[in-house]
Amino acid sequence: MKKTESTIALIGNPNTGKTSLFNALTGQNQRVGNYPGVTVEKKSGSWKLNQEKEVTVIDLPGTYSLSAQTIDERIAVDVLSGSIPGSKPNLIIIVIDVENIQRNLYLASQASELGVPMIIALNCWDVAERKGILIDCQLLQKRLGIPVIPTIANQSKGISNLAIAVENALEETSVMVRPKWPIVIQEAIENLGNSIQSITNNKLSNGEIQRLIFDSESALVNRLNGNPENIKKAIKVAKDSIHQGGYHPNAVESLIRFRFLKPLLSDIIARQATIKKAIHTESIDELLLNKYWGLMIFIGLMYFVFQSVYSWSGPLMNLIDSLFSSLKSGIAPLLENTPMLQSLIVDGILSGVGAFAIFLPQILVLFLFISLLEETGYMARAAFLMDKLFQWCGLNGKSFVPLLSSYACAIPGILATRTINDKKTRIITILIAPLMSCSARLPIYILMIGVFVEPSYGPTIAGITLFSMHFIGVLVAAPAAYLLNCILERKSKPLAFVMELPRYRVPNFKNMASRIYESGHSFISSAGTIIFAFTIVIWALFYFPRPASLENNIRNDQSIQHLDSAEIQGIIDTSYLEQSFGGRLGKKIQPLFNEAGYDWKISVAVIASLPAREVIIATLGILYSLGGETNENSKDLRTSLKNATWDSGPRKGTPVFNIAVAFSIMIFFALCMQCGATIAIIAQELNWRWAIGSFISLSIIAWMASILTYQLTHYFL
Ligand SMILES: Nc1nc2c(ncn2[C@@H]2O[C@H](COP(=O)(O)OP(=O)(O)OP(=O)(O)O)[C@@H](O)[C@H]2O)c(=O)[nH]1
Ligand SMILES: [Mg+2]
Repeated sequence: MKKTESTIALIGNPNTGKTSLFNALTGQNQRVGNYPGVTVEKKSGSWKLNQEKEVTVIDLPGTYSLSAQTIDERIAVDVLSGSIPGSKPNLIIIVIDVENIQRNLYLASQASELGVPMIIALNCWDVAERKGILIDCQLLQKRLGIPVIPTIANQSKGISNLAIAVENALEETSVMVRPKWPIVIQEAIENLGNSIQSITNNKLSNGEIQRLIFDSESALVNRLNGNPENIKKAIKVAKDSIHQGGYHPNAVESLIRFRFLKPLLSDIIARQATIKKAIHTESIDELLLNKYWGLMIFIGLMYFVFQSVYSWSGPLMNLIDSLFSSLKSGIAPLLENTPMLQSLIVDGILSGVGAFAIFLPQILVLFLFISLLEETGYMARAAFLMDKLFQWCGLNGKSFVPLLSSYACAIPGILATRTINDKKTRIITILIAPLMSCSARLPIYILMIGVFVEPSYGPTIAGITLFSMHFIGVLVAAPAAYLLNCILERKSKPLAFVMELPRYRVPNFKNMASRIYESGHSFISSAGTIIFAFTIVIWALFYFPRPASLENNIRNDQSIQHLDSAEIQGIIDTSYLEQSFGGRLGKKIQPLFNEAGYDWKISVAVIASLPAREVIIATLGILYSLGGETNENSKDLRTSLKNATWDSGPRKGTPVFNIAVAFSIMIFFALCMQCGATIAIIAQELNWRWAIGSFISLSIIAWMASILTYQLTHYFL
């Protein structure tokens, strides 16, 4: 197959189906969701146009115009203008939503001036058919001068027509008709062009020069190598001359474009009055966006989600648990002759990975709900609802999607802040995102609640506890945001929150399945990589040193000869564990967590999970397995936590875990930023100072809160 050098960029307003089209063309599985701002990075893939030709396709974040304001929009403009070397497309496919043709064509008319040929994909054609919207594609195509191809991206329909149009367009370079600019503007463009070419060595197209006038902050400035002061001066002169001609440079653009588009669209769109609307969006919105009802529905929904996450996954959890138990009891006898290898595999890897893996069902159920929220269109409604609630602490409705996404994982959540146009709001949102309880915290909550809350207080309280745990972070995030809002300097006036409400959709099964699959896959692959690697390190830390003399001394000790062999084995296991490197370390660290009620095992597990919080479960699994607790009497981690007792100090012999310790651990994990990847992504999006600073402050907050929780719970319960 001949691989051509051609690059095709997909651009369009947010939520018009660009990524759906990209997936259909390239066979990839990039994230799709029914709210604006899903894509915040550029993604590329290859598309086989026909037997001979393959092209590169770039999916871009959505944007309403080329006057980029947010980071994600700037990425789109950067690619189109070729500011990123090698990315300049040979062809643009502009993805337009049938229900909003005029507004979408505004972007098209800007893009057409960059001097790159274009094709229109008129997407959501199924919606037009369903709602009785008739569009005369032939006429539109004739008036615009470029191909207009109806598509249904999420069903991969219209792709072959698009391929034919692309093939032709790559050879013919079809250009869209353009608005005619008033003489003053034409002259200003020409003059600016001349001065820019003399200041720099670059060659910009007329359209690009025009963008410099309408939006001097645009990415295009990056492409000009020359004295920036002189360039700015030249732009100012051009703007002034337009102004003197009676036009305001920023207002004139939209005025002229819309004036140009209106007659182009006359007689193109007709509506069949007889067809009823499929969903009564307005009446649903009246309820969901209501100040009181809407909020209650939101809280009710969230409660239902966490209650279901808790109660639906029990049977599957037990199944995975017994799978690992039988694996352990099946493998152990085979390695009887090599005790070290046996311990590594059974007590280390299988106990560690197994303890973690049983939480897969919860992750799947959680993502089932998240994908439902994203697909139906509820997400944007909730953002709208939250806007008012957020304002007092410097956030706005745009912070909602990043924060809610952080409940799945802070990393996509922090990337999603790229859609926030206000710089200060963006910084605050990034800094509080790690306080939203991500799915990696779920296992520790479920473990603690399952062992210490549900047996005494029943499943309803267990569900409420899980729900509350997801809210604890917000209680710290709100004052933190308020404080940051007071401290951080504001460089510009706060920008208003504007978000388009997407249409309600029946969830697309394929999109949901791929979202759930993606989350399950990343959970399992982290079990197979990070967790697997950690289990080996942690096992070694608690297995060595292992002097044979220790065992001999215990066996020869006369004072314990009355015990049975299992009890003696228990003493041997515990003694080895205590004098291991990890054991000694744990005992050194323990005083730090004494007031939080942790023994040395919990203390060391907490420290071991600083780079990645999910490691706690694996560490506890290994610790209790090596200590002999999970071998004969009890099968799984849950039972051994219940039976664990203090091995020294004033509390010797009393249970380590009780409700106070369980809450203290949950609170610590709810608040602490034990995630190397999050620290790295904050550094990437802001800088290292913020990243390290927030890690240290959250660690201190978590530590203090865990002590407070233990002391209070201990006192009251
Ligand atoms: N009915 C219908 N829905 C579609 C079609 N194409 C995409 N969708 C849905 O539209 C929503 C948005 O799709 P995306 O592909 O994420 O849109 P996008 O343009 O990439 O959005 P951003 O990245 O946020 O700018 C999803 O719920 C899709 O399932 C279509 O042709 N018909
Ligand atoms: Mg997208």
